[in-house]
Amino acid sequence: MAHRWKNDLTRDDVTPYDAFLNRRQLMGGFAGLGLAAMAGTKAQAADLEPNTWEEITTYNNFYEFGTGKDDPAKNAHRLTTSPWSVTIDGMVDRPGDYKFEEIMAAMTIEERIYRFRCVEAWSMVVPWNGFELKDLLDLAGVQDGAKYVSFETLYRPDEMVGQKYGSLDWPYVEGLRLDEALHPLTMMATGIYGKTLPNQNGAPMRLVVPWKYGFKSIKSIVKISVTDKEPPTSWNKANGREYGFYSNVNPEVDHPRWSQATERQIGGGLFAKRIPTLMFNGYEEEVAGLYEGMDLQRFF
Ligand SMILES: Nc1nc2c(c(=O)[nH]1)N[C@H]1C(S)=C(S)[C@@H](COP(=O)(O)O)O[C@H]1N2
Ligand SMILES: [Mo]
Repeated sequence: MAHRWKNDLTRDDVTPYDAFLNRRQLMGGFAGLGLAAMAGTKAQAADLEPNTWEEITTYNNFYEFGTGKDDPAKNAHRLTTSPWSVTIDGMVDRPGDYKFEEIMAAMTIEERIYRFRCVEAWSMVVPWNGFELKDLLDLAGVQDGAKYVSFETLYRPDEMVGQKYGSLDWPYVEGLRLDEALHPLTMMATGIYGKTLPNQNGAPMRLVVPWKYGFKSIKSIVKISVTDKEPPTSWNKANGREYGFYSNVNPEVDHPRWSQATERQIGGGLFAKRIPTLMFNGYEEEVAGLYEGMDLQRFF
């Protein structure tokens, strides 16, 4: 395994998938103890018990398939994910259309269990499979002077029924500063629980930036551009007062319409207590350096 993060663990550290599920069922009443503690692994990971496959694949935000949490699971089967290619262009040495299979053949797939925090103040823990975005950018060769990376989702209203409505300006677009994009925590996910990424979670390839609000983690990517200008982003375009370019998880910067100090854990049950939201979603040690000297109230 190439990287081990204090705040995550790979499932190889814990137990294989079937044993994992059995253990999870066995655990029942010991939920507070945490899966990692049961398996005798690192204590820091004890609070990172992954959500179930069911929870991760039926409670989604993917407005291309509708705005309800269960719409993506109902409608995303219409999406054709093969053939698939990703255009990489802009300030790169090797621009072009990269076939999904070519990308997969060139990348090392690993597993990472990350916290996932939506700006709507709910959260999950997801065991992703995928590769570091940096490895894909290295494949294309980022040129000197580049400062940002932009991403674009597929536009195909025949298959993405939500694109027939103006809930957002299509296609969905996102962006990162280059140093954020190259950070070793930033990944492209191609699977969950060792299985192919379900369409509703952004097949065949979606971004995962665990210290930012979920909407930065753009799904079903068809285009990546390396640029020297801050790119437009969908939610910022929709409401710039509520959604900034950075959108780092920050319990001290409230959304204009709700507090970001706490979060509701999906799967926690009806009477579960909200838990405190952590600075940078718990990845402060790894990423705070990216924002040294920046006013995070202003650059929210
Ligand atoms: N293309 C696209 N990407 C998207 C979205 C979307 O509507 N369209 N929703 C975002 C939001 S708000 C969240 S919280 C996450 C949800 O990811 P999940 O459904 O895998 O949990 O996807 C993000 N990526
Ligand atoms: Mo979200």
